[in-house]
Amino acid sequence: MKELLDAMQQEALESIARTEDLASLDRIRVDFLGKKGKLSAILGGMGKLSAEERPVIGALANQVKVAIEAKLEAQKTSLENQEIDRRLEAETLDVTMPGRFMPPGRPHPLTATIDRVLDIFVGLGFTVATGPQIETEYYNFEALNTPADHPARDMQDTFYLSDGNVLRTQTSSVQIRYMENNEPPIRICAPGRVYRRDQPTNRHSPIFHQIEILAVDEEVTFADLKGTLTVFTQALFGEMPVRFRPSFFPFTEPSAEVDVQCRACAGKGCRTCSYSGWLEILGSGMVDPNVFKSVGYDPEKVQGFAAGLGVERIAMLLYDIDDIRHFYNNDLRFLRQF
Ligand code: 2U9
Repeated sequence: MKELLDAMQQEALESIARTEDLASLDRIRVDFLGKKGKLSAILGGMGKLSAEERPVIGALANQVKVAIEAKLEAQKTSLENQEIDRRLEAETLDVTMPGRFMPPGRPHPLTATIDRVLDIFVGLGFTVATGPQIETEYYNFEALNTPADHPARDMQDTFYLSDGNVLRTQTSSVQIRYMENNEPPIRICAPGRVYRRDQPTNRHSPIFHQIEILAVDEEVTFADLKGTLTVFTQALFGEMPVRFRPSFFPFTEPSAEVDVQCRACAGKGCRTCSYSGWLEILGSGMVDPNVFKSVGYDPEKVQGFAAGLGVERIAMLLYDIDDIRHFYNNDLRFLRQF
């Protein structure tokens, strides 16, 4: 039996040394030390031994068991360490590796232009107001002294919705709503998207953006309009000469258009200014008394000036862009230049 035990120990230790994973190590443990394992099988023959031999073989069997257990434990630790080493090797983190390039975003040139314009007016004490793009005819036209037979309400110019509402043709409805809910003094800018039934060309788009300005108080004069709009125009285009030209809008009286001297040619005349020497920047005027009546203000007590600009037109002048459609194509080669 001693030979059997020695041979079994030898076989067990060799098998253990050959294992490469924890599962086969466990199978070997069961194979040799389990209830129906090889050690139990050998010990089953102990009954045939003499009384002297029995304790000797018993002690030996115990030594074999301890030796196999020790080897199993050592191999288990070794396999576990190998697994840790393998994982450390596979999962190494190279802290010197360059990071993945994340190109930074940037504001769209129209957003950048809106921000520049609003910054100037906010610096002059104005706040920003917004409103809905779908409007009633009342807010878009009637409250702005634009009666039903006015050419601006023609189907050619306005997108009418099936429910009788319109896509706003100007952001002035924002100021009407604001005045309905606030008392003078008022100084607001209304930026936003507007819609007109225009054939798209290099200069016109059926969807474009406006910023409108409104100041209402008890002592507002045309001099305030001229001063404020001159400061604004020169803040945006530089210290160039500014001129006011008489004009007409249904919602202002008197009305004036504001031009700045062309900076491309310093007033000499070039393609940018259509050889006039001047660039048209703003429409403006003193708010028509009828507009104040529609919001419940007393036109005998308050006056106001208003102005409006087309954001695309301003952006085209600031950045020297020759086609309005560049703003909407989302061509990255164009957008990345800003
Ligand atoms: C209220 C009263 C008056 C806003 C004004 C203009 C003149 C103007 C155009 C500029 C280029 C429209 O985008 S554009 O085609 N706008 O010329 N806008 S005065 O007048 C108002 C606004 C609100 C209550």
